[in-house]
Amino acid sequence: QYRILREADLRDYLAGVPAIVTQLGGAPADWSISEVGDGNLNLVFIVKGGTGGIAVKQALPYVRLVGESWPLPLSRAHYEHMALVHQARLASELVPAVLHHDAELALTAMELLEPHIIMRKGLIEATRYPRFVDDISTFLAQTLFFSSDLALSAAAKKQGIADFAGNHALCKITEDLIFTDPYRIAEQNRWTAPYLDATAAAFREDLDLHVAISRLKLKFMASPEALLHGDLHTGSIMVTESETKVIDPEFAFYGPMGFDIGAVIGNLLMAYLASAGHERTPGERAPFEAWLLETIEGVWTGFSQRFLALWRSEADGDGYPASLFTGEAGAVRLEAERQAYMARLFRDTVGFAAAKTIRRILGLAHNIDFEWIADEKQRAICEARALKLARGMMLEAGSYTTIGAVTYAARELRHW
Ligand code: SR1
Ligand code: MG
Repeated sequence: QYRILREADLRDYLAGVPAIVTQLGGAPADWSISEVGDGNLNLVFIVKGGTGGIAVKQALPYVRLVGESWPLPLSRAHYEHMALVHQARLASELVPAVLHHDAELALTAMELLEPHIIMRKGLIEATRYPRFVDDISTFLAQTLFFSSDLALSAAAKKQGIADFAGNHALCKITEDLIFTDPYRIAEQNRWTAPYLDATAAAFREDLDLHVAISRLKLKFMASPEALLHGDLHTGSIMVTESETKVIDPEFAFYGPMGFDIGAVIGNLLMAYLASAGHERTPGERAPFEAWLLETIEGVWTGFSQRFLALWRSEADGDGYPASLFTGEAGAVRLEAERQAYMARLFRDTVGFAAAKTIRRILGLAHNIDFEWIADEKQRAICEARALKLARGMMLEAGSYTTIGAVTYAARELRHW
């Protein structure tokens, strides 16, 4: 039966799970257990035994950030577990290994990622991650392609959609907090006042923007292209300089691919524009910032190359039947179609990256990239640059035809 676990209950519980006892080693009484969760929704425990460690995540029946007044279904742990299993099949090196799952307790025990840190924190420290581009573009290409109609039969794809359809409460959080609230008066919105008061008001009056965000919202709700991670920001990625692990897919559902890719790119753009606020001497972070822009370009380029390669060699789905594209002429038309698909996906990515940026500055849930800039005026300057970039990207997504155009616009705003 579900109960919220405290350290002592967790010890007793884990002591009854043979796989965990083996993983941890030593006597349960000697295990060290601490709750370390700093996310918005769940409890996270680190448990260390005589020979090994684990991370245990338990869903709370409410939003941790807000409290019991905002109930949230425990079933998200089930969807997260299913997504982790799916991702492990397609990109096993890039996700934590699951050691144990208990659906009733809404609890999952995973390998302890050590010495990995949350990527957002590393980026604030101006740390560069040489593996990141290859790893995240592999993760995106593998998980998105192989859950799409390009790789699956229509029946298998529809079964996948059905398997995740119950995760609608988590989708609703996204629908409200990303696609609606930042553009209207909502009790939980906040921003760096008073500096951004006028900008926040302008976003609430901007009908062009309201049309653009509503089109993106509809795409999010009504385009089940692939199984998404659903919350792929830099707080859902743990890194060392040689390893990347994607965590926390509790928002998983079948949605538009550009939402996941845009999440990565939007969060890297925020890291770039927040960087000035973490600078102690002018220019000290310039090499890091140059690396960030290259990384943003590499994520899209790496993803699109990998995705296209999969489409050319592994397409076995009902989406584009090979029997309709035979001969040389068929191959040429199909390749043109692939390029058009990628151009459309890039447009979606640009729009979703913009939406992800605006919500972190004007909505409920902010990120430490900006929040840790202690000088509020300096923070607001960085945030205003990001809002200007995001507004342009959302309204003119179609005019950003290359990722270089996005990084160029970001670079131009760095000193605005
Ligand atoms: C109330 S939950 C706020 C945010 O936290 C999660 O990480 C998601 O990004 C969600 O939108
Ligand atoms: Mg999360």
